[in-house]
Amino acid sequence: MWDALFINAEIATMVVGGEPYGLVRDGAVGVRNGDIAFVGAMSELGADIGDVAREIHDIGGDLITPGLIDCHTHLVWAGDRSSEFEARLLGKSYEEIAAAGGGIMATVNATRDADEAMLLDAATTRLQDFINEGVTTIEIKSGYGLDLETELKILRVARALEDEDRIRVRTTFLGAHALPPEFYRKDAYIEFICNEMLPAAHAEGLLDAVDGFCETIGFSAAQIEQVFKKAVTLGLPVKLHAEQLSDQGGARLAAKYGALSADHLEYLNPADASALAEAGTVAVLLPGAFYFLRETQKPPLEALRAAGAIMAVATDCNPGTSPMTSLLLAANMATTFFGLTAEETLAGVTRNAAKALGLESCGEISVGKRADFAIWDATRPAELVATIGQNPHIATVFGGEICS
Ligand code: DI6
Ligand code: FE
Repeated sequence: MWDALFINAEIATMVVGGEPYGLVRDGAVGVRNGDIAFVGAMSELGADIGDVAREIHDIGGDLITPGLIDCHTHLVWAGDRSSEFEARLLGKSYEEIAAAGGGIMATVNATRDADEAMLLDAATTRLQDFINEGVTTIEIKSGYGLDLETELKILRVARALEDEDRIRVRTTFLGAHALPPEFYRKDAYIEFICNEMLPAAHAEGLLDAVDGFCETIGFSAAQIEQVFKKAVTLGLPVKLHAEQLSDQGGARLAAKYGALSADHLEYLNPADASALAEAGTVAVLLPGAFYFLRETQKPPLEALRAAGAIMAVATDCNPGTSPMTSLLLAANMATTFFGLTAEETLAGVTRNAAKALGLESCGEISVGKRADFAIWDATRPAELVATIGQNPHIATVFGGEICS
């Protein structure tokens, strides 16, 4: 006996191998103990479905997909960066603004000044936008504290945003995001990260992964490698902001450490795509930052495809380079700006986004996975990425329970 059965649905299971999108037409999903216990065509069910499930929900021909997964956000911050947006409209570059003390440091200062309740409040409002679009798992990075107290504060807020009734949160330590003013030398700050901040955050149980910003305005590959080595000793998986504004060899470093993901990749050397593919490191594409910075250099999609790299798509939700809270918009942009197919894009916000977080339990609709799925006012999966600013979300099921 299943706890619930969702019937008469078009199901984009996102399972690889069969139809595009793993589509099951005129299908049903059965749920037991919060897990998927059945997925298949209605015709596979006996005549009397009342006997197999306690509750029956008729989806009326609408579309079911796995709950969406945003595998790259910086959701917790304070302050406002619209003056930088204005400055960039007048011709200043992102790097120039950062060098003048704006950029990431502007948000760091505001976030240090904010108390936990304020941060939680602001992040909760942003998170609601994601939940309203069927997101059931979200990654949240620290990196706007750059001192122990504030990094821990951000991570605690991120953990507090998890809600066992509706959203799973994965937290990532991004201490190596920018050089804080208390440190003159980047190497000294990297030492502080490795010896103090990272172990302390890990000891509090606040971390699922470790990230870095490998960039001229961030840290070199050699400096990031120190952080990765420490992460390895703590048993934490790594990921990396790589090749966003220039080629620093970050993707190669990520691959060398078997990183969960290498993110951005606009300036990835096409020859390095195979290293990502071989390491199983997910290439996370972030078209919101590309758009907002008015970048013209695109990730080498053909090389990533040819190498067989796994690709995901995320918002990079942050106040400086991608102030967006819509994963559906990021998905649309991944198709129009970067040339992903609709199917690659949907895989990128479900199955492959789960991989980028090291999650085995979600991202597709198959027996044994958590029963996290979204129900849409749509009949074809491509409808989710083919519109801009429309939200066809009807309801979300999280751990088998209808939660919105
Ligand atoms: N890359 C980004 O796009 C963000 N961080 C990063 O490492 C930008 C963060 C910011 O400008 O606040
Ligand atoms: Fe980012």
